[in-house]
Amino acid sequence: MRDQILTILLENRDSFVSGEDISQKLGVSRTAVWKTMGQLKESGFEMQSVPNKGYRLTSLPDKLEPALIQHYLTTKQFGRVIETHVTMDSTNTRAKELAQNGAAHGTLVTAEEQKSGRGRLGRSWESPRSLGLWMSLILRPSFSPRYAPQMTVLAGLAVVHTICKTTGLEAFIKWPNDIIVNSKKVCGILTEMQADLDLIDYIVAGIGINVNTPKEGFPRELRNSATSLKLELGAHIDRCRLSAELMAVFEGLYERCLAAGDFSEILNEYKSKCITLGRQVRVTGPSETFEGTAADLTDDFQLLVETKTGELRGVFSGDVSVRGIAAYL
Ligand code: BTX
Repeated sequence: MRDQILTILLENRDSFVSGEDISQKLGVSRTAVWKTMGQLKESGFEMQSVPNKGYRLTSLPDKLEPALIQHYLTTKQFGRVIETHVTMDSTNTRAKELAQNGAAHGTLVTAEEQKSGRGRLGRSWESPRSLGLWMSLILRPSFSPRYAPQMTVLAGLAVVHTICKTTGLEAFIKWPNDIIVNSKKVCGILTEMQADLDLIDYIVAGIGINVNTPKEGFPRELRNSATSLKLELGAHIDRCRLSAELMAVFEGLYERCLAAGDFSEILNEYKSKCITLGRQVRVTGPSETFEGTAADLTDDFQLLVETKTGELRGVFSGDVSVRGIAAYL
């Protein structure tokens, strides 16, 4: 009932809604409506309540509230089911649990804070409370598992477009999974998959965006390589709107590729946003490290690196640092 009442208030932000109207619409008592208003006020929603007129929202809390996100949502499936948490170990871990128990395609898990946010290769992801968008989206694509890495590509492109659309900032992709603004890392993506030989059961696209983090919100060792949208823009950003926009852009890209049957559709778009291309890179693989120039991307989004000896080497995954970007000097 809380979310239903909140939705009614959000839909009528410019006018008052009477307790009587709400109770009739939802088939609940006036007392129940009144109690829910009290709960909403307690959780940070500010409202005017005027006798004989009713209630009107005057300000919204800086919280990832399902009803708020859904109020802004324009998607068919992405984010239509949302599970929000205040504190979590990792939204990716929770999303995998939900996916294993049959959660629908498009289910979104968010947290205000992650205690053990995960990066790639066992690294950790700093996820301070109420400052970022720490979210995991469950996907059940009908693509072959060989296309699974392309979900990271889609998520990266979606984040880049969303940042540009909502803030006007220019963002780039550091292949394969970091998003960069002004040479610093603003977002990381961790995609995990459950599949057998020719069928994907589910993919979890974990996205961590530093939204309103102040400089001192990052550990000292990350301050030269990490940034947030607020630091770059100089203005606070509404995380609910941002997540709804991201869901819409992500779903749009996903559907375009689904309709086309592959990802070549977005290769050129991706290349134009890939800050890695044309730069000096260092590739750290399981058994060796080598340097070269990032020359191109193949049709299946492998990075082609030209070494000093002129050899062209394909890199599928692994750790790629780019000179001058996110603190590789
Ligand atoms: P990554 O392995 O590319 O990056 C991890 C590295 O980035 C760390 O070792 C550290 O140097 C640096 N780092 C850590 N936290 C931050 C931060 N907040 N901003 C900038 N740099 C940072 C990137 O892995 C993938 C991250 C995915 C995070 C999302 S959040 C929602 C979901 N749940 C979860 O546990 N992980 C994903």
